[in-house]
Formats: sequence, structure tokens, C-alpha cells
Amino acid sequence: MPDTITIAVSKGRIFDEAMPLLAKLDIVPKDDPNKSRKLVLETNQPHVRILIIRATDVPTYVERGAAELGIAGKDVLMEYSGDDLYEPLDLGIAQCRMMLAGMKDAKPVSERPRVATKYVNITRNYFAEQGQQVEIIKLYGSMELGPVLGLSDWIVDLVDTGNTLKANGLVTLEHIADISSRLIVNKASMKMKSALIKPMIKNLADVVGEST
Ligand code: PRT
Ligand code: MG
Repeated sequence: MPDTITIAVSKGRIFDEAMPLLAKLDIVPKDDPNKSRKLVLETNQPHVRILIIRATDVPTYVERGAAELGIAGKDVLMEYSGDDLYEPLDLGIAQCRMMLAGMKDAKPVSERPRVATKYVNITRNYFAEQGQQVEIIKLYGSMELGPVLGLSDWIVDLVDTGNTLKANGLVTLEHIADISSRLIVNKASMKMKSALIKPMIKNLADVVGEST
């Protein structure tokens, strides 16, 4: 639609931390996705709507132009293989760290340690840079169980408070990346809807205290 802006976000911590930023731009959704089952939320601004999708799907919707804007974790963006997106702004929300972790009292690992993760690309790139051979085991969640049950030697996962690792007898071993959520923009929309999008980027940058 020519004069509308669709913003793709995931439910949960990103939605919860992004809405106060959008509210400072006077963009307020009419429904709460925690209470409503709607996947497209109208806002108080007739030309702006918010799409509620899985975190890992946000770059796909934006790259393909189904949404002009999106908010996605750097972890998701690093893992995503497309490259046709602008990433103009670090919003500084949903902060955490991508870490390598293992059992607290682990025995020495083999020549080619097994690493369980849902971040296969990030893990492959990280160990390639280190020049270390590893066997990557793809999981879709609950990575902490890998070392506990002997499925893997290590895991690569996000860590915030560290409580999840601790509760499962794991400790952090190496810091891979600092993670926060980024504003992403469809490249064609940046040109075709620049009169709408550029001021939004500028205003969001002011709100989060970043320069563009
Ligand atoms: O949940 P779903 O499968 O739908 O998708 P998702 O897990 O990708 O989404 P969601 O909403 O859980 O996370 C969205 C984004 O939030 C991620 O892509 C990150 O950029 C960001 N984020 C920030 C986090 C965390 N902090 C975080 N702590 N995402 C996940 N976690 C998990 C982590 O994986 C681990 O299981 O929380 C646990 C660790 O937390 P602590 O506090 O115990 O260390
Ligand atoms: Mg989750």
C-alpha cells in the first residue's frame, strides 16, 4: 500500500521494549498481543500498523517487502543469510550476550568438541575464525540440556542474567558477541517511502540517543 508503513516485531521481550520507544513517536497499537490473537495491530496512526510474527521471521518479511520496517535481535540478523536489508539503528533494547558455555566441572574436551546450538551459522563462523574444529548439533531450544545429558560438550546461546545457565550447572566459557535489537528497513521502501521512513528513523535515533 502506497502510504502505509508496516512494522514487523516479535511478541515478548522485543514487543514489550519496543512499544515504549514507538510511543515516544506517538505510535501506539490499539491491541495488546498478549491479550489479543490479532497478528496485525492497527495503531492510533492510520498509516502505521504492527505485524506480530516469530522473531526469526522478521528479516524475511522486511527483506521481501511484506513489511517496510522491522525490529530484530542482532542474533537473528547475524544468523539470517539474506543481505538485502538496511540496518540503520541500534535500538539498545533486549540486550544480552551470545556466549559459549559448558558444564561447570567438565572433563577436557576432545579434538573436535560437539557444540549444540540453534545458531548454526554464528557458531560455524566463530570457530572458523578461531581455527578450531567443532561438530555442530542443531537444536531448536533448551540448548542448556545438551551438556547436561552428554549430547554435546558445549552450547552457544544467549545469556542475560545467567540464571538459566546456573540452574543447569553450566558456566560461560567465551564471549562471542554483544546482542541488542536493531531497526531494519526494506531497501526499496527506503527509497519509495523515504518521506515517511526517514523521519521515523531520525526520531527513533533521537529517542534512543544514537546518531544515524
Ligand atoms: O520464543 P520464540 O521461539 O518464539 O522465539 P525467540 O526465542 O527467538 O524469541 P524471544 O522473544 O524469546 O527472543 C527475542 C529476542 O530477544 C532474541 O532474538 C534476542 O535478540 C533477545 N533476547 C534478549 C533474548 C534474551 N535476551 C534471552 N535471555 N532472547 C532469549 N533469551 C533466552 C536465552 O536463549 C536463554 O534461554 O533467555 C535465556 C537466558 O536468560 P538468563 O536471564 O537466564 O541468562
Ligand atoms: Mg524464546
